[in-house]
Amino acid sequence: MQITGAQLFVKALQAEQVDTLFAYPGGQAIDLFDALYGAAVPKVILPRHEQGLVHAADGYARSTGKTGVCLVTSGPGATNLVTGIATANYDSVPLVCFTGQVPTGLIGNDSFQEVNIVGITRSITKYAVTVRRREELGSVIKKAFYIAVDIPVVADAKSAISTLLEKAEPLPTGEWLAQLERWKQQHPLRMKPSALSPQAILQAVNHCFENAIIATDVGQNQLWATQFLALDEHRRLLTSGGLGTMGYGLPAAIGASLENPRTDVLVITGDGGMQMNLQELATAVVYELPVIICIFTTAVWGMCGSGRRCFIRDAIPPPACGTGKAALSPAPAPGKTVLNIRRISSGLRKAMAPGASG
Ligand SMILES: Cc1ncc(C[n+]2csc(CCOP(=O)(O)OP(=O)(O)O)c2C)c(N)n1
Ligand SMILES: [Mg+2]
Repeated sequence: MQITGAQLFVKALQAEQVDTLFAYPGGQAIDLFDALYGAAVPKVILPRHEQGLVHAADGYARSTGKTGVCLVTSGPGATNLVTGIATANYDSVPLVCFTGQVPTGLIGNDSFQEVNIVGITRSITKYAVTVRRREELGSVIKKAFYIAVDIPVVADAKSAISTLLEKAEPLPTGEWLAQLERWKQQHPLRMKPSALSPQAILQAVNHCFENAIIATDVGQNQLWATQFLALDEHRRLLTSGGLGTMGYGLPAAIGASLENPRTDVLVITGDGGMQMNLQELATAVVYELPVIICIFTTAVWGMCGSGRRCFIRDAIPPPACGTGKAALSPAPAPGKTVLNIRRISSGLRKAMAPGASG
């Protein structure tokens, strides 16, 4: 008996050694879910929203070097992936995303839950295709995985840089370095020793976490994190560098935590960004992922104000986003507010301890 397309799909994932599939159900993906139901591999992770799902697959990919794999339904399931696909594409993160589609004969008829997802994603993917014939499925999946990994995200920096250097011509950098030095003299990073400053908080993170994967959101919190975190092979950063996607941090940390159970996984986020994919707190709780979330509560979309002050030089205050407390209360996970510089390290240590509560 011929195997079904859905069974073929599962076999193809197994052949690609996909151990984890980030999936969200819907009408046009039901058969695939049925086929996955009995399979020991891949393990299916069910986030709470497709945007959270695709960022989780991205965090999984960035933290493991493997390809992140997503499955969602047609229409709204597919369009909810778009921001995450663009985020991953911009930062060269290998993802393979499957969406359902309406029955072949209905394609192009404005059918229920139909969108032209291939058209929508063409400019933010390396390869986007609608599979119309079962016989093509295996080779299309193989090609997708091949293309996804043709630029590896993880390389041995020593050998990669040596190879690049063989092809590079040195340019004069003296003037640029001198300019940087002048700027550092003119605008040194300052910190009041007694204040609960971003610098003090991030130095406490450096101090408390010897090994950590740190995902950021976007805003002032991201700039502070990249300025003040001491990053090396033990403290690794997951950040939306190209697209600058608010709401990336928490789901990316969830994806990373799944495959790095022995590493502390932190999110550095703002009170605005935290509210963007807040629903994923439930995913972290359900899968018992000990993700530590450090929310910089500024009560504003801070970056929007600082950008204006730096570049337009007007004095309009940044827009208020609330503290996020209303959204977090009652949160499904324990939390603690730190208001005093002396409490930062103990707050972080408490979050590290199993069964931490605030
Ligand atoms: C999805 C998305 N929407 C809007 C923006 C524009 N944006 C960049 S930073 C920012 C404010 C972030 O506020 P918050 O999370 O509180 O961080 P803060 O700057 O206060 O640290 C906004 C709205 C964005 N980067 N991404
Ligand atoms: Mg803020």
